[in-house]
Amino acid sequence: MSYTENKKVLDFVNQSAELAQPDNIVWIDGSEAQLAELRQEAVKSGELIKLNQELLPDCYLHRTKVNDVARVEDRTFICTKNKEDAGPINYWMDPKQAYELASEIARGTMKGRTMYVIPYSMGVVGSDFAKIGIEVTDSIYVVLNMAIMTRVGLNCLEALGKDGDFIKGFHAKCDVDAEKRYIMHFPEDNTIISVNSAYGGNVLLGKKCFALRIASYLGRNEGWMAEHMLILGVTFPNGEKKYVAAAFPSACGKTNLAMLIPPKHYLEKGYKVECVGDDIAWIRVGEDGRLWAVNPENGFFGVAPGTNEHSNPNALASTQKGTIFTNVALNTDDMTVWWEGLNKNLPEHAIDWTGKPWNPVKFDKKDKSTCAAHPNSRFTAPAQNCPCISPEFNSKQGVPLSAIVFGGRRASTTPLVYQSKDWNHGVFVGSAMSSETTAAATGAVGVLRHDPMAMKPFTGYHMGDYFQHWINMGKKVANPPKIFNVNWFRQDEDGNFIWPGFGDNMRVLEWILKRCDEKVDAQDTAIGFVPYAKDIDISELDYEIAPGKKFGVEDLEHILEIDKDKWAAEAVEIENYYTNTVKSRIPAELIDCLEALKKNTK
Ligand code: GTP
Ligand code: SPV
Ligand code: MN
Repeated sequence: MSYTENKKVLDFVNQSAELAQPDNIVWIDGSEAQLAELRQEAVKSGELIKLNQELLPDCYLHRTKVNDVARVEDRTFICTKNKEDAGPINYWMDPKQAYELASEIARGTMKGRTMYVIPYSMGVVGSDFAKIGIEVTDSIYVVLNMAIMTRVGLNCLEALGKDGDFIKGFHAKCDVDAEKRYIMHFPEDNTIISVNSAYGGNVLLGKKCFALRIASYLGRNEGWMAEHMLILGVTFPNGEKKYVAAAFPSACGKTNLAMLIPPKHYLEKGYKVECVGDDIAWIRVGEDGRLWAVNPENGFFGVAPGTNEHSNPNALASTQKGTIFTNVALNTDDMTVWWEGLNKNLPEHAIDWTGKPWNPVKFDKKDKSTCAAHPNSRFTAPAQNCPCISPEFNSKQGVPLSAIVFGGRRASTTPLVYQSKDWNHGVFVGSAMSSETTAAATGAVGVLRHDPMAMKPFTGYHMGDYFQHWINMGKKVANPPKIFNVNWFRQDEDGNFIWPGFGDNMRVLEWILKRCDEKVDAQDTAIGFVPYAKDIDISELDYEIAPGKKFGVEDLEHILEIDKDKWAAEAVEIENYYTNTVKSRIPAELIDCLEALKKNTK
């Protein structure tokens, strides 16, 4: 049965089937009945484990292969006709060669399997922001995750009409062979191919592949932006609302900031924070001369470890129904889930993320190999579950941005918060970002690397052109958002986090929003505007950096200090990055900012 007369859709589905040769083709209509059937089938085959339905209704656990636990940046390709267009940071493959290689790998790979056709929308169907994709896949896990993360259904086909265009996504798990794993993007053909993986970011093609890599390319050509950003709304005691978007690299705090619960005395005054999105923002110029943002996703694919009742109660609440957990531990006493940092009750009888019995006695926090849950274990939860989901979540026009915030994981040098001088300088600050690597991608963890705008792994074209696009966007808006940089991750000499973080980040957000309204002064320093310590509210703060070491005003002063020598070294680093890594197409405006930083730190 066919659900559309759109020839391009039918051709894509037919060609995919001719190549992969599935026994059956099933169109996903988005209905609960069909999804329920698929869940049952996945439980039967062992792909999903049904959790305690009283405690965690409609929740399931999935374990990936041990070789398939994170994004694979070194196997992710941008396939443009000219190598130069993919730029110096992306891995590039010639499109013809890439299609041939993928065909070779995928030929006949769905024999004996079913191919599911998923029509989905990134963004609210029918809004100007929305874009439609079709993903074909042989994985029920992918279908069920896409049904949470995106808007899936036949209305997407209706929206396409007879000849509408869409983003093609072909996914085949094949043998989950890490040596033959390829995540390929063809921005010039609106096409994505993913083979030999079954892990989130590699296979939920609406997410990083489409909503960032392909969309960033489209956005550059069409005059909008696709960014690795959370979006949150702050309501002030007088009822006024302001929106902030923030770009932090993977596993650097977007989900946590997006859902933060302000400290008690803020709540008592009437402050409220609501979540519009936790990972991706599509941003357009509004008729009013401001930038407007939507979250194109429909769910959260969040990091499990570290999520608990204190750090992020809203995320935890979001996972209590209709959620798929990936690579967390299973508590076999009550068929619930557990991960490091959930609570102090280490389960006595548990199966770890690899499927083996877990021994709590041998657990050593510092040795990742003794962990019950994988450090990049995740939950896929519907956005509507989130207690603080914004009423604007389904808005077709999005929300107007007052501030854009960049941030990374930096043990030293970068202060808790500072403000850029203007839009172009803000673009410089974003382009100069570095952050320590995390478990969200394969490879070493904790290595400092450049990650401009948190988009290093996600920009579908030349990084220099991407910087230029940011500069150009600033010229299009009369009232651009103010641009800031934050760092929640400053450490003391023993490696403890100095700043309390999480809900207490509200204290920094308040300063940021006051700056947007010019309600507070700042120190004009070599790197930008830095707060006076007195202007960050640390009242009613009860945080111990280490046992017996209470956070005090001197600690705040310390993480607001600008160390000129360190920043002189940082300027050299940035210059090296521009010259040796990005190499070309760096906008003159950014070179000017770099020269100013060098001069200011002499
Ligand atoms: P992706 O989903 O990979 O894009 O990650 P993310 O940016 O949404 O990061 P997330 O909010 O899931 O946080 C990742 C890790 O950082 C978790 O282990 C958190 O506990 C930790 N984290 C988040 N915010 C803070 C903070 O303010 N301070 C400290 N110390 N840790 C934080
Ligand atoms: C990230 O790594 O930034 C994520 C998870 O949000 S993934 O979908 O795997 O990219
Ligand atoms: Mn992310």
